[in-house]
Amino acid sequence: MATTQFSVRNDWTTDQVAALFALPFNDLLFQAHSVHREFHPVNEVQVSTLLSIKTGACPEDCAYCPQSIRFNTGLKTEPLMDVTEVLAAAKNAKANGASRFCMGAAWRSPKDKELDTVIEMVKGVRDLGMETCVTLGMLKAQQAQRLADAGLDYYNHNLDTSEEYYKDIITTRSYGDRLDTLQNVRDAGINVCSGGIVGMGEKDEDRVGLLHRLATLPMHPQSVPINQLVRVEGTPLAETSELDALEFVRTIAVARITMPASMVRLSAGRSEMSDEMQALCFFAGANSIFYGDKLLTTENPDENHDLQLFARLGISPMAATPRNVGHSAAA
Ligand code: SAM
Ligand code: DTB
Ligand code: SF4
Repeated sequence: MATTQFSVRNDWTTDQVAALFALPFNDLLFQAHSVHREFHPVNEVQVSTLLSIKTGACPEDCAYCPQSIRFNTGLKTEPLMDVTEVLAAAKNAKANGASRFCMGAAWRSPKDKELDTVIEMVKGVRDLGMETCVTLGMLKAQQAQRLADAGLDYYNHNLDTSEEYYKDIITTRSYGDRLDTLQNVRDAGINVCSGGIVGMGEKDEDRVGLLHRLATLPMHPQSVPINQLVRVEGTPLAETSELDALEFVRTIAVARITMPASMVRLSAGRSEMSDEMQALCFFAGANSIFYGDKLLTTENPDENHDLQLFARLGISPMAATPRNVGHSAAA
């Protein structure tokens, strides 16, 4: 059997993560791609489709978000969707080739009655043979357990940025609140999907801080979405200057190296990326995308464009994977 050169470890230091970011670009990409080849099928990308099941009027003040009630973004608010409508959208996503269906709600945290409806959605989507993911805001332990009992595969809850920069971006909850929810989700045995946003005007050390925090959690998130900020008019971050594209690729590469067994998702922001930049991200270790012409409220590349990009790169969509593939540190 081939000897493994890289291992899953949760003891990264901030300096080690910073040193990866500081490598010459080709050295960083070579290392990231080598890790990728050791842990993942090389030419396969997991395909998820997103649906906003409750849109806008969120009481939180996340400075990047078009759905906060505090900013005037012209977004049409929508109450929680009916289960039948959601299942019709999931069937359509499956027919278009998605293996995972992710449902997002603009809540600070769900009420128990709202959770009842989401649980019906989760069960229905599972019955279609798709993997399920929801993102509903903060969860109590008992709520996470109810979602686990319903068979939920993934819960998305992003740390978004470093602990230091977090306070500049959100004031209505703390980094600690975020970590508590992640613990409740982990303890319930649901796969964790947690990542962040880059291009919010953060410093280099904030990107280091975000990835360091994710890579030193008791268990690496099974899925790590790296979003590029979608600058939405009316939000406080609308005029943020564009991040150097190569810095985004570096973030993907460092996520791949520090969390080798996790799926790294090239998440929001693809509409503003060239095909060549996305190709570099796949080389650097991204192996998951959101597919379908809408994210939650903003645009995503159209499906034909993505299919053509996959064909040009010789990439095929990955089949659904089983629930609870733990990524703890190697013994
Ligand atoms: N309300 C829940 C929460 O905040 O956890 C779930 C939905 S929220 C829209 C899910 C994630 O979308 C956020 O954590 C953030 O990382 C991402 N997001 C929101 N607006 C974004 C934007 N303009 N650009 C990039 N990512 C964004
Ligand atoms: C994640 O990390 N990115 C997705 C998903 N998890 C829920 C959301 C992106 C939202 C982009 C802005 C919007 O479309 O509203
Ligand atoms: Fe609300 Fe989530 Fe948007 Fe924050 S990111 S304003 S919690 S929907």
